[in-house]
Amino acid sequence: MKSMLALGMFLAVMVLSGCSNLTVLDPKGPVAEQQANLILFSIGFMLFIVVVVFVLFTLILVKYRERKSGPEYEPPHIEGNVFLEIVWTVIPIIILIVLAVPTVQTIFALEKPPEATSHKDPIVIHATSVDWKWVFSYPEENIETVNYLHIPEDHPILFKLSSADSMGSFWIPSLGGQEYTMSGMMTELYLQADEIGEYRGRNSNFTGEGFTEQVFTVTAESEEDYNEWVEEAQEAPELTQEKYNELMLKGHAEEMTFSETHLQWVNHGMDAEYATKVRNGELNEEDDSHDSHSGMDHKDSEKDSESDSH
Ligand SMILES: [Cu+2]
Repeated sequence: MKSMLALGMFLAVMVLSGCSNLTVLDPKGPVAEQQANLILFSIGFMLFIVVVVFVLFTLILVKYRERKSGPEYEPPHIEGNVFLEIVWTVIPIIILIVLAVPTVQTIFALEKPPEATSHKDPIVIHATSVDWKWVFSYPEENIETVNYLHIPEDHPILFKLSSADSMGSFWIPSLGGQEYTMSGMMTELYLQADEIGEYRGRNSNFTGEGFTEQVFTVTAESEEDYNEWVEEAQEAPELTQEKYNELMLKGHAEEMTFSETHLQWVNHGMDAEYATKVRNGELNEEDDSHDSHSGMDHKDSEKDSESDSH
């Protein structure tokens, strides 16, 4: 038993001392930091419980082990114990409260923009997962990128997440996340980088064949460099619907930069069918006779094309 305990402790020390290599526990922004603190607190607290349980387990095994009491020995009959019943009901309740309170607090805190920079207007970026690439639209800057992001440091970024097809998951381990992306829906996630650097982002929800390549880079730079990059990107070739529809086809894509965004003709948060229609070649007869589609579908695409034309 003692050796089991020693082994457990050894493994715990091994895992914990390896932490510095884990991106999630090496946060580069306030969101990731809060998440890492919550993870470390939970691991520490649960480890404490594991130690207490193992110590009690060992003591009880030793104390109540089989003894040479003779063949007539009969253990006493015990019919319940109110004190013990209360103890092992109350302790788990306390454990749950200690774990739940900081978890719920963190969840609610992360719904809001990071406090330290709350005086700055967040930069809005629409992040759309497409099998198997990431499309990023900066509506205010009027630029669109594929598979890479530039963000200023110390500035809150509000990601509006959606998907053109399969349900994906947006994750930049150094900065925080993950958060699901779904077609026909929009989820929001605030992230912020406190350090200049290059970070990796990815889809963390398995979506088939090209899933492992559905990654992107995040360059966090000074406000100045970022503004320079925005100006440069605004000079990039305009995104056409034809070009965008190519991106809707399944497959990997290189890093790309465009001026204009796809939001002028489709918001995947409202129109779940766009990529499917492109793939089925149904998109060219834009404005008339959608009679083969369901009612919901019809309404959505009508609403979209209406708002586009004004
Ligand atoms: Cu959903």
